[in-house]
Amino acid sequence: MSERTLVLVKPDGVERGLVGEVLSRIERKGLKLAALELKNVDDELAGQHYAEHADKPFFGSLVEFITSGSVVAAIVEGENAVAAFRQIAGGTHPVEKAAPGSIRGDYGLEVQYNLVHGSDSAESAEREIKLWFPDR
Ligand code: DAT
Ligand code: MG
Repeated sequence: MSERTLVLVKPDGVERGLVGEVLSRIERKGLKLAALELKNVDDELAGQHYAEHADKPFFGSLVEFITSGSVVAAIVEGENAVAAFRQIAGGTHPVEKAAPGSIRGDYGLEVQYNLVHGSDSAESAEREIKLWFPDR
């Protein structure tokens, strides 16, 4: 079923010049870009985006990191878009979980600096899209 997912290229990916690489992999997979924007994230958006992690020990550094530089936000659309993007992103830890050939597996070393975000369900995607693209 065609669905939407929210993708972020986090500050490490933007800083390292990997935006084109990430977008290229999304396009080659057959997914479509439905919206694309370069954004500066404030503490409020960061906290809402990562609300499920508010009680985790790494929450503070997560918010600090995502607000530390520009982020590219995209609405990505297609058949099974949520799972499809998580497949090309790879597991959360770039070395312990992400397979070679995935974005995190190819470009990451540390869990905090894992380059991209992808919504974890269709419900999360719609919640996150409302935060990042209120008029979409
Ligand atoms: P994902 O981004 O794969 O959906 P998640 O939702 O569990 O992973 O966590 C959100 C982000 O938080 C993750 O991309 C990187 C960071 N993170 C997760 N686990 C962490 C940990 N143990 N230490 C530091 N940062 C962590
Ligand atoms: Mg997540």
